[in-house]
Amino acid sequence: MIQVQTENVEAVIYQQAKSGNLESGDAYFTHSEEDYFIFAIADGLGNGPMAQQSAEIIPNVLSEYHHESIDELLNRCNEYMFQKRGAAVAIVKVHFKHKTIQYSCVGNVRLYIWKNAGKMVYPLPVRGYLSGRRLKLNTQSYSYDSGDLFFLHSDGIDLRSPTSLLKNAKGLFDLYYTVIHSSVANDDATFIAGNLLR
Ligand SMILES: [Mn+2]
Repeated sequence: MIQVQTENVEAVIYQQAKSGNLESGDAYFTHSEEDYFIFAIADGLGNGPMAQQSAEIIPNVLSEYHHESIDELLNRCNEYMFQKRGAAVAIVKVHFKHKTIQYSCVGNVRLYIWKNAGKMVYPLPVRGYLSGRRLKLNTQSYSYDSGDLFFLHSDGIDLRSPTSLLKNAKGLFDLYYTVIHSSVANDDATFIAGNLLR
């Protein structure tokens, strides 16, 4: 378990490589600033080193350019995919001042937001992957309240019932262990689960 703790957000991260592989073809990124928190998961096509080569572009680009908009970041990552296999990617940016969550994805990395008020927000996936070809982006924005939960995962995590999972979670550690005991497929698997504290 990797943990992130700031005054605005707490998060736990899980990553596992497909059995038999030393390194995961998934990559993730988190970064916290005073006014925003940005996180992302990339799932490189294929597996092993080829997949990793595409996926690791995302944390490399985000660590340098996290202040840019999500569209700018996705376009920047996409440029680096030229002559690589490509990757499914989702980037999420939480803006504390305006209490909004911005999200964009290309391919099968899913986001769930459990609103404390008792409602689930789950943006529909956008088909495709970053491949260096021109992107058609569909960045969404949601408002949030203190105590709302988020869950971002690659397709190596197979959630049977995201709503009951998030609704019934007794905190982040409980959520973390429930998922790794019930939902990890034999694939590269990554998730970032977090609580928006204020
Ligand atoms: Mn995958």
